[in-house]
Amino acid sequence: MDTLTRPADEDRPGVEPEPSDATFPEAGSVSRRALLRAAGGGLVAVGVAACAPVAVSRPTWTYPPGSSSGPALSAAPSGSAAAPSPSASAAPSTAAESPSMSHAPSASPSPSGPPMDHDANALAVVERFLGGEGASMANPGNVPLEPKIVDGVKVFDMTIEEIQHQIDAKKDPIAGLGFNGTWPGPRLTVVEGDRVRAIFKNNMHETTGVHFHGQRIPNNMDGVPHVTQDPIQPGDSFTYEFTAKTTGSHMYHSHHNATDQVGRGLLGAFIVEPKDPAKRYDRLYGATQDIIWISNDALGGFTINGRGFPATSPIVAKVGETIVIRFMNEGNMMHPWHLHGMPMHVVARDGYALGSAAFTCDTLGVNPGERWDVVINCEDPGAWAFHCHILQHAEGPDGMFGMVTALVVQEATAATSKAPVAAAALAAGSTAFACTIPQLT
Ligand SMILES: [Cu+2]
Repeated sequence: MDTLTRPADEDRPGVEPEPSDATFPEAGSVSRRALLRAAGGGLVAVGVAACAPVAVSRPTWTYPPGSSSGPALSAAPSGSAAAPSPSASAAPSTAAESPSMSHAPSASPSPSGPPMDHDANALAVVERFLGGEGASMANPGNVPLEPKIVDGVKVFDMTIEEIQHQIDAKKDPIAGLGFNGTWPGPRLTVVEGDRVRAIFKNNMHETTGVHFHGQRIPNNMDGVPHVTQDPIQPGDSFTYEFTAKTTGSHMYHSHHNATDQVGRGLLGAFIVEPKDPAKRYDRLYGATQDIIWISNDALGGFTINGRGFPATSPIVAKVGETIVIRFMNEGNMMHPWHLHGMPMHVVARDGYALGSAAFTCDTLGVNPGERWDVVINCEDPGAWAFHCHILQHAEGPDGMFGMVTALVVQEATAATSKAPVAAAALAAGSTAFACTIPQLT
């Protein structure tokens, strides 16, 4: 069985072919070759298209369910980690569209239609990924926001907006919410000891409050309406001011009607770099990319940084490069992130360095609210699938979807400019997905 997980050993000098472990089936040989070409920087998307066996006449995994339900998010179920969608009780859904367990394996085709063409559908979505769909999407999230400096205070001017947000290029926009118009909101980075002033203007038609998740701050800055503050009324602003004490990977998100508001996109990354530069990941580990990876599993289905495969952004690195990924879970269920090919070195949890408790793994479960920082030494060239290993969150009858991307490790000499995956990431100044992507020349 073919697999996305492994470079073609016969194509790698000095590498003995090994038996396939086939942990990620169904992408088909054509897409596998395409990924490998992308990884090697050789051939281009034309080659992929030429291999496409059939036209796919129907869309894959459309969203939202139904046509007139809108966000319909007020009737949130409670107490069930297995009910990810706040709209689950209010909006109709179909087996292919719900972010719930609807992608459970089935022994037989849908009774309502003809048997599906697995390979054609799976290939079609991989081709979209290779073509750089993620980089083509408007309004990427996680874009770093530079603060204004006012009397030594780092000031972030934020808005809270109702937005139209696309999970991928073929889905209709959904009624999302955004900080400064994006889902996730801007990446806010400060340094330990900084005085921070974040001014949130509520442009929505509903009240809200913003919590800096993981920070040790004065109680009245904690952002919990009716507990530490009044709700921020539509049209009003609230200023959160505190000294950044807790270093590492943190988040900011709505703490009001949160199943709905966070589920619709009111989430973002708040990074506090250690005051000592020697403790930052670039110095500590030699990391050249510092990647935010916020997952969610509500209104938009299973998403990474507000997009679902094939509109997720690939991570592109060179052989020998070291990267950091900061996993953040803003959803309602645990997601075990699995990287093919190389291990992850887990160095921090919830912003706190693990020190001697650091460990190595290839599958890392990230619970709701948690942040885990991992270091990856990109040693083996290839296009390595990187996905949630709850398979219902990653692959179904129409191929891969949702919580899937790839770590593309290119030979140092690869002509990356012709590789569609690399092009996708580079064009991704949109990228959003990565805070910094070095120029691959
Ligand atoms: Cu998952």
